[in-house]
Amino acid sequence: MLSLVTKDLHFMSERKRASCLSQDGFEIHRGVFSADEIESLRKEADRVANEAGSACVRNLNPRSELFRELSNSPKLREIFPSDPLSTVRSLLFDKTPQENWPVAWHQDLTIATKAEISCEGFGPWTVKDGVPHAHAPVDLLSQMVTARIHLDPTHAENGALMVVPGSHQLGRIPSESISEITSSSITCECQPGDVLLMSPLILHSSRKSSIPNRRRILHFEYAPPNALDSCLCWHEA
Ligand SMILES: O=C(O)CCC(=O)C(=O)O
Repeated sequence: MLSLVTKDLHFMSERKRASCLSQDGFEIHRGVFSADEIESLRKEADRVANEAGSACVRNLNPRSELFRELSNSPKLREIFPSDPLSTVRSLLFDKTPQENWPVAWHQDLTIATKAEISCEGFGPWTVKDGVPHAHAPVDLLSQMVTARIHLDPTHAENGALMVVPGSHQLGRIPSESISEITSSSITCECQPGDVLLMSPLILHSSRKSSIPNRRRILHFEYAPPNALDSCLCWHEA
C-alpha cells in the first residue's frame, strides 16, 4: 500500500506546477505581508523571544496582542481554503546563530489542550512547557491547517522547511517507512512576507542552519470550530 502511494508521490513532485494544499499538503503564498508589516512583526518577535528567554516560544496568544490579531487578520484569512477556522496553537521559531537546531522528519500529530482528560482516540499524552499535548486522531488532524509566516529570508542553508508533497494523504506514517519516501522531498524556500500553508500531517523536517543568519517564523495552527471532541478544549482557543 505504502509503495503504491510512494510512486504517486514521486509522480506528483516531478510535475512542475504550483502546489496545492489539498493535493500536495502545502502551498506557498508569496508576498502576503509588506516589508513594513514584517518589520513590526520582527520587532515583536524579538520582544517576545527576549521576554520568554527562548528561541522557541509556545502559546503566543497571551504574550502578544499583535500576534493574536495577526493570526486572525484578513490577509491570512483570505488565503485559507475555508472559513471559519479558529487559531488553536501558536509558536515562534527563532533559529539564531546561537540557537540553531535540526528537526528530524515527522508529522505534527499532537494537539495542545487545556487539561489532560481521557478521551477515546486521543493519546498518548505528554506535557510541553507545562501544557498537556495529546496525539490526535488523523480525522481531526486532516481538518487542520498550519500557517507559517516568514520574517526572514529562509533558504536551504538556514533551515527552510522540507516537505514530502502528498505525504499528508498517508495517515500516520510508521517511523520505519519514513526513509522510503523522503527522497521525493522538496525545500520550501521563502522570503520575508511569504506564508506557507500546510497540513499538520505532511511529513516535514528542517536542517540546522549552516550560515549565521536568523530564521524567524511564526507558526499558527487552525481548526474548524467544533472539530474537537467535546470532552477536550484547545489550549489556546
Ligand atoms: O521550523 C522548523 O524548522 C520546523 C518546525 C516543525 O517541524 C514543526 O513545527 O513541527
